[in-house]
Amino acid sequence: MASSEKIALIARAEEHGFRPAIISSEGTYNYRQLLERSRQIALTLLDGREDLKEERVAFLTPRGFDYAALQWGIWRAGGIAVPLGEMHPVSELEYLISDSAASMVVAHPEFEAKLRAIARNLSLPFVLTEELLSPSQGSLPKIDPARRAMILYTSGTTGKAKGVVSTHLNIQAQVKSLVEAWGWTSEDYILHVLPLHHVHGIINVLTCALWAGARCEILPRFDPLETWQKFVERDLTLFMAVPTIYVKLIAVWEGGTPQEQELMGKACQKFRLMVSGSAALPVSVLAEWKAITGHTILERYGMTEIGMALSNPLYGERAPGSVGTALPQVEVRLVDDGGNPVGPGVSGEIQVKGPSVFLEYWQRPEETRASFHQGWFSTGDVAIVEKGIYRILGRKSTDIIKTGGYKVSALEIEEVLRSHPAIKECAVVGIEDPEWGERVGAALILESGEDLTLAELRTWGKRRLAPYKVPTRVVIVDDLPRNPLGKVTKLLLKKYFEITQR
Ligand code: MCA
Ligand code: AMP
Repeated sequence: MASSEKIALIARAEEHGFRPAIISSEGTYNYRQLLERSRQIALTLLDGREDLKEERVAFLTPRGFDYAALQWGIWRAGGIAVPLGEMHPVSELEYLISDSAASMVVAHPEFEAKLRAIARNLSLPFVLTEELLSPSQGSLPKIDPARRAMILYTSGTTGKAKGVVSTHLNIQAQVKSLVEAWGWTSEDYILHVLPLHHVHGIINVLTCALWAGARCEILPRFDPLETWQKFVERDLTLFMAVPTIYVKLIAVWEGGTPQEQELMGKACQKFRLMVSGSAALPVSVLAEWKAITGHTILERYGMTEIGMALSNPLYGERAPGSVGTALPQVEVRLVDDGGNPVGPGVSGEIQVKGPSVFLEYWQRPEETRASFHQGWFSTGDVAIVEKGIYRILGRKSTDIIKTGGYKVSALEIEEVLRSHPAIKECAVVGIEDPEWGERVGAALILESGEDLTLAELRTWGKRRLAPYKVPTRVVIVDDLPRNPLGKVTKLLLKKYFEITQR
């Protein structure tokens, strides 16, 4: 690949000029302003150097213009963007910053207290977003698109979260595939209500919008009432969310007066497409949303490591409970336990190949190697093909939980819970839930004479784990069900939560 190429996203933005790009609590910004601000940030980050040469820059800003400008600034300076989550407690942030071997930490003043202390602890330079203000003189490096661009952290079936490394080419491939499949144009206007440290919010919504020259209105956090209000007030054309968000929007609609319900339903008529993903969309939610808005939500399937792989069609029938067919430039197949492809009507693990598939797990060559088989990435998800379309059946591992669209590792939560002085032993499982998809459930064996309520556990847990990882169901048990090898049988354990709840 020639090393003289400009990042394609930046080259395209230059063409979009004065079109509005981002609307957020900070104001409305066009593409020129985004380019100018990101250039200024890049030059300040470079501080006289030619190229950041893939240095990792960990950053945390509220959702909005600052985020996009900073991410682009890091890319334009030749760095790797490591976006952090707003809700993560200090211990998790410290892990992400040190695991990525970041060379500096950048934060908005809102997060200064937390992050300055972590940076000091790790002996790293700390910079406030408002300090990235050098005069925009100087030149920026040429970026080879095969270079690393971003590290996003994802939970796995072993140990702590792993950094998923995507190159500029991976990101371009992910975006181009979706822009083509879902017909994005510069006339689109999307409402952004998702976190900006995961693929769904970063790639599917923000980067696709900016690639297309569209407008992206970013809310600082998801609020169902505010979202409905924006649906009514704005000329939106697109909406993308996780199933839990659709459930919460339906709950607000149900609580409205008949006049309000009519207004909300009508507001959705101007949209051309509404998408769901990150977790299975219950068929009942699909049907309720259709009854309220007239829209058949388009469900698609993806993963941090691969971007999006499968999607229902933009035009044509969207089969309830299915995720459609392979997206442009993405190869998908199903394999049996021996790694052999299976035919239609037989369930198998989803494997994916193509330019959108990530480069590596950051500094984990063994785990990277183990996740690929003859060039195919093994997702750990199980599906079946019926009448040519894919239906997700579940996951191979019971140690991965999807709650509100967030992926969490049961093992990581267990490790933290075991450090509680009242907990002798524990096991964590995903409990099916109509609102959250799954909830985090913990079965606890307590030390003798100890007691622990759910409220006490949650207060303690939120200081150590992101809030969505902290169990919302607890059962106190005398023993955990185990197989003859002594391993906890999690499928059996799930049933404990149907009987006892605390
Ligand atoms: C918050 N709570 C939760 C969760 N989140 N409980 C269970 N599961 C959760 N996920 C708890 C909080 O601790 C709090 O409890 C109470 O619920 C209300 O929290 P609140 O913050 O008000 O909830 P919310 O703001 O309404 O959040 C719901 C949400 C959020 C908007 C659905 O979970 C969300 O933004 N999810 C999207 C995640 C996402 O983008 N995933 C994409 C990953 P208490 O009152 O006790 O404090 S990328 C991916 O999956 C691939 C690539 C793909 O295919 O897209
Ligand atoms: P993440 O690691 O956060 O990127 O989450 C990716 C995982 O989300 C996939 O491996 C699937 O288990 C799940 N997922 C994403 N989209 C869907 C969907 N439409 N239906 C079922 N599961 C999904």
